[in-house]
Amino acid sequence: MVRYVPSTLLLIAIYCVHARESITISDNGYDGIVVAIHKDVTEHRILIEKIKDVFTEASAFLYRATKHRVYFRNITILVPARWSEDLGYRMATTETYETAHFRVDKKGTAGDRPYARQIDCCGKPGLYVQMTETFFTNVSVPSNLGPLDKVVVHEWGHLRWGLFDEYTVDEDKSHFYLDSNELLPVACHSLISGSEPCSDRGADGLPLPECIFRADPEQPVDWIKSSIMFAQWIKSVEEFCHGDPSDPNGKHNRVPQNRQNVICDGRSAWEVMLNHSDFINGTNPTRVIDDTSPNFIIKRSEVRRVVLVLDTSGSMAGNRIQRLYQTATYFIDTKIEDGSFVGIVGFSSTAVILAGMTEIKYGFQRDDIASNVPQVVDGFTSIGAGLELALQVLENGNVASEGASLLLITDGAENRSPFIANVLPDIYDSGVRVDTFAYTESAQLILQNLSDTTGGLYFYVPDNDNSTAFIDSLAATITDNPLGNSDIIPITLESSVITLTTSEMTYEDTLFLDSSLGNRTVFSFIFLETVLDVALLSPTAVRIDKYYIGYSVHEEQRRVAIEIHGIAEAGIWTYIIYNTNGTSGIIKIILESRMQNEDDEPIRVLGRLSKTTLSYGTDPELVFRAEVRKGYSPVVGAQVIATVNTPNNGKVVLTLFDNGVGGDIIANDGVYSAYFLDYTPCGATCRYGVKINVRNTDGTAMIKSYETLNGALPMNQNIRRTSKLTTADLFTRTTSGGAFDVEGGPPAGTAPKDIYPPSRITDLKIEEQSYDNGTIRLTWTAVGDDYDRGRVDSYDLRRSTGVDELYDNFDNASLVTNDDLLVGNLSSPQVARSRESIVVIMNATHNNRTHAFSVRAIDTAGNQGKPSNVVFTTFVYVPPVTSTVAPTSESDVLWPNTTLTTPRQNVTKSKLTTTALILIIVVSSIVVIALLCAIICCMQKRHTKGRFDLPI
Ligand SMILES: [Ca+2]
Ligand SMILES: [Ca+2]
Repeated sequence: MVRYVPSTLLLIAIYCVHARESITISDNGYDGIVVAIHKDVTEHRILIEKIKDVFTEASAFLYRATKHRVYFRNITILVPARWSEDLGYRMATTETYETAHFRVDKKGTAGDRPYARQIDCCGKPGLYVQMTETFFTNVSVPSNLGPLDKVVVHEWGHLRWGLFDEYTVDEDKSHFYLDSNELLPVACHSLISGSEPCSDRGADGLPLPECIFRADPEQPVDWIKSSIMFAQWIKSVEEFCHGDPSDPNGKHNRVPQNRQNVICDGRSAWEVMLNHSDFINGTNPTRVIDDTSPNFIIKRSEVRRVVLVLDTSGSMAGNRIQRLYQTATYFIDTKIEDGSFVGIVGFSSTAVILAGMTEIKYGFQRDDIASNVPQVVDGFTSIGAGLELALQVLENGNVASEGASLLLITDGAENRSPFIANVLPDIYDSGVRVDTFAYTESAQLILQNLSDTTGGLYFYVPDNDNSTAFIDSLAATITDNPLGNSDIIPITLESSVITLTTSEMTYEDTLFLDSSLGNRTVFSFIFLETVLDVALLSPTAVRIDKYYIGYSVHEEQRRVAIEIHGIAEAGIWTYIIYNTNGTSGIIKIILESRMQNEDDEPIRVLGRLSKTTLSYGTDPELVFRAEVRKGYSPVVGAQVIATVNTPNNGKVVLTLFDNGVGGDIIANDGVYSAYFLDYTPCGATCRYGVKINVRNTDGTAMIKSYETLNGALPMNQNIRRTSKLTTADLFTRTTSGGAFDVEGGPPAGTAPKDIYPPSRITDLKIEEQSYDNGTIRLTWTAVGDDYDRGRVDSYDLRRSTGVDELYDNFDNASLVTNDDLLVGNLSSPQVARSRESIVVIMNATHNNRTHAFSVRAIDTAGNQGKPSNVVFTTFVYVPPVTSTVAPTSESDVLWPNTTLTTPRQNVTKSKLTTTALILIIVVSSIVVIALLCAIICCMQKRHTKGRFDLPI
């Protein structure tokens, strides 16, 4: 057969555009949207019909709201594997609940309010939208959230275009702000009428943060058309806010400190959207679409079907094949879930079937399959032959290829046909996903792209024994892609490497097992050389050793596995390795366990990279993120460490923070982030692999019962629920953070040029202002010389009488120098993540005027960070009084007649009162001091006298 061999690059370019799993757009229509129903939702067809109805209406609303530019064209609804088979259901391919764009669960943390999970910056897509079954089925939901189609479009704004909420989300911020002496709602624009249902005031003169502004569902005037990202339930709201001054009614207000303004740099929703690839440069222009109804495809989740495609070419000789053998057998024996189908293909110059597809029903089947993992190597490398035969294995086993996974592990550059490029069309046609493992630095570079274009994962496994990258990566193919029943997926609590020395007769350490786990708990010890005896001590000091029924020795695989029968005790476990031979060597230790009951979700961690391929020369910005959560609740206060395997067997360790600084978009949301900057000199393209460790061994981690959600604002709520924190169990978790390819690197041998600017400051705040002292105190969190690392050289602080100049023309705005400060120094910043505080002196000309501030950091090389969020205040006298009188009726607090601050004529009066008060205090003080002097003098005399009276 003569094959047409197309250029690999060309093929990749074509298929990149149509990468699956992600949403695509063409001719104004979105394709590839997945709405998945959680496995715990009881089967009922009405839900499917409701989802169809809501998304059909949402598509029409989306079309109107975007001025006839986009709509939903193709939507897949994924039903759980438990639901009965239906002739109308198709088999799921790459769709899973965890990777779906809209997730429909049985219950939510915020009632039926949907919310979008956003972990990246403005304009970048969110992860998913969380919804509930009853959002679709409970007829009372629209009376609180408004029409469901509008809610879906609000969430779509977060998910697709990276828009943020225009109302206040952060728990410590008010839903109001002051402009001159007028109290205004935090919204897209201030023309919206509504009420302020609370009368309590904080020290800043604003209603307390829990008090929500209640916009009127029916506005007195129907020209209030925006904004969907504020209160979608306002009847006349049909548009996103924009920046067009010719239409002031819908024009975005840049003043209030909502997330949209803070994170999107004061830009309106529509401006951010116009910069998105969906709309940029006139893409997808206004077009007449007669029918915007989406096509729906219903698919059902499937069990895992995996073919291991293993490289057995000559270059795999020695330690490489040994490591592959140990890891793959461990994976089959311990990780892969019951009910999965597994097959094995080996490839070198040609490919061979080592194990046909087998359904794992019994333990012995795992041993049977594992016994076929190759240990012998020979020949050249034809990756295409391996992939092609893997497709055939699926077919031979009567297992559908659509949605099956191929785990491709290879160390080489392909040098025999068929090449990957030759079989790509078949791979794409078959609907398999390919998870690729670049084993060593010499592995084929196309692997990353092969994963990306098939919806698979990409990993890098270095050529040494000092890492658990291989084990972690194989485990992540299961944990990051949970199919069917996620309850039975093993969670890795620890995976580590220890090195035993000849002098150590015993090696002892501890491992943590938290109480939500304990089911099918396995302690594994993988030895590089000699298999040694191991013992465990349970938290209540019950000893488990080689006589225990769950203790098994896999001699050939050099592995000891101890599976605890029943539910393993929660707490601190001790393991002891007996080095009876006095040998030295490397041992890998892994602890995994499964959840006990479905009402107590275990803590899970997901590692994420902001990209998997980059160029050091043009775009070196890379952020590591780890999401730690228990069910839907974020876990805050944990220690999160990323260990990076860098080229030439190097290793870099960095700490990830959840503090809203630098690459971390939102503080305390359970997403921990850090910039990666430690690139290694590299001539061509180099690989890096990431491992994430999460620890709560000192008890600092807390579980947030209620997330500060950025979901749709409810209509009938005066007071916001706030988060409750509960102490988390002591726990540890480990996962692979994936891999990334970097083109180029810093020059070898010389100090690299400083190419990293400081991060943008996003939490500039007017902490307090004193009219009497004529000062304003500003605070912010310090950023670093290199994004969030180190110490910047200085701050460039500007002020203006309005926000526009600072947003649009920062460089020309008036400079605040150290001479203008009462406290603080702009030339001596603190180390990143410290809290900065300065006091700016305001002079008489500043009174009764509005003032805006913005700051940027500058590093020692002169690199400038982007200007911060813009804060705004009116410098008028604010009485420091907190009223506790509740309003008698809503009409008492009707918007917008409510004014908060003392009018200017009162300022003089108040100042007079202050002067009188000071006079009284001074006079009173003199009297008190005189009295005190008299008393002291009197006592002194008595004391002196008494001393003389004492007998000697
Ligand atoms: Ca965070
Ligand atoms: Ca720098």
